[in-house]
Amino acid sequence: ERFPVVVVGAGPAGLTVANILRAASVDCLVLETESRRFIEQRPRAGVLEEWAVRALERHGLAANLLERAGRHTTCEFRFDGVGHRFPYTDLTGHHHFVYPQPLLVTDLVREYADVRGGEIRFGVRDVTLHDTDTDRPSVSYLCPETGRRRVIHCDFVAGCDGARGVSRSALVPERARIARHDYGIGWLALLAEAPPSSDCVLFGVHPRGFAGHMARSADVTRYYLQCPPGDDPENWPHERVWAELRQRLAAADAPPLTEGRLLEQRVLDMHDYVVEPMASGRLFLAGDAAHLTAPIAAKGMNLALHDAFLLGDALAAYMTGGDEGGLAGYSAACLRRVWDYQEFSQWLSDVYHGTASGDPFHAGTTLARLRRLFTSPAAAAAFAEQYLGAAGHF
Ligand code: RFL
Repeated sequence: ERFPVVVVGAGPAGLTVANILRAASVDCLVLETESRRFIEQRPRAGVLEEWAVRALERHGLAANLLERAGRHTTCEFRFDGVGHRFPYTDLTGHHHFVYPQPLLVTDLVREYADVRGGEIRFGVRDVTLHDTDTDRPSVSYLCPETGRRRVIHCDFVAGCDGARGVSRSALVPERARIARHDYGIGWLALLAEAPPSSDCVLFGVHPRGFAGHMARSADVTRYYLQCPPGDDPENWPHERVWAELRQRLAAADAPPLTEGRLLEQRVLDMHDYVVEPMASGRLFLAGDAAHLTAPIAAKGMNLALHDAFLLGDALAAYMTGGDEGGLAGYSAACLRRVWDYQEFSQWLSDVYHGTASGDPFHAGTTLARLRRLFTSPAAAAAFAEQYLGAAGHF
């Protein structure tokens, strides 16, 4: 079998690349280890930056989103027992869209497979990349129905298989380098069957540790609690979770949190990595396969989409008109935004976790940084720009 492009992984990155290729009449095959039902329900991110939504719209991929997504215009930092609202849309004219990742994935699968007639093979096993440093790469996998190995020959491989995928390891080690950063911090990621407790995102910066609150829908709210890395979710029974959230998100005059059943409870160890360059030969990585950003600044899905727009457009330009410019500049263009966002995540991590560091000096400088956001218009403008992903990118 032969397809011009094989896309490994049907997450936001892979599905966006595949949709762009289909729209340009370039055939491709998407390979995915999970089932369609599974990927359409996997909860994860929920915040999209405005430029990403505009780019989805330009590619005909945002109709449902624009109809259904909420808008975020304000966030609130809670520290020293007081809530400080930060109305970033008033400052910048820009906002975030709230659209849960499973809904976006559902839209992208439907558009690609059901509307644009693209093919996805779900449930594939043991995906292996071959000869990606030659002009005749191929991808093979074990077919779930027959148990036989099938080989797909192609011109290009888009490695979009996320943080646990196999594409990254097919890069030639002498030519690609992985830079890593470990925050030494864990977050207990929670999904509560409860309406949001505030009209905006809340960041609790507390000596007991960070706590976050983000609306997902009218009935579901995401919460985060800083915890030791590697902590066991079993250590966090319902009562303890809500008691900590109440303390860390406390603010004078704030209404009490609306509690509810916990639907998901996972400990995330905060770490980042960046693969440089993101391409070698005929293999191009996109999304979490190439770079992981801890969910501290909610940037991961946005970066995955940024890569996918560049890669989809670059592959389409090459396959339809022989234009090599996009592919040649792909890695460098992606990495500029990747490093910009990594730097912001690191900055924000200091703010979120500084008062719980146990170091009174660090706690003092953290609070100074926070207060500056509410006293210096220049500091506020700089923060808003990075929080929106707008710095130099709109
Ligand atoms: P994905 O979404 O992981 O998709 C990869 C796909 O590849 C499949 N796969 C394979 N397929 C074929 N062969 C193999 N060998 C394969 N191995 C894996 C997988 O089943 C999957 O379907 O990667 P992609 O497309 O790069 O998208 C990245 C985003 O999913 C990720 O960055 C975000 O979810 C990160 N993230 C957040 N990002 C935001 O922008 N805003 C947020 O608010 C936000 N919150 C979060 C998050 C990630 C979280 N987790 C997973 C730690 C909250 C959480 C809890």
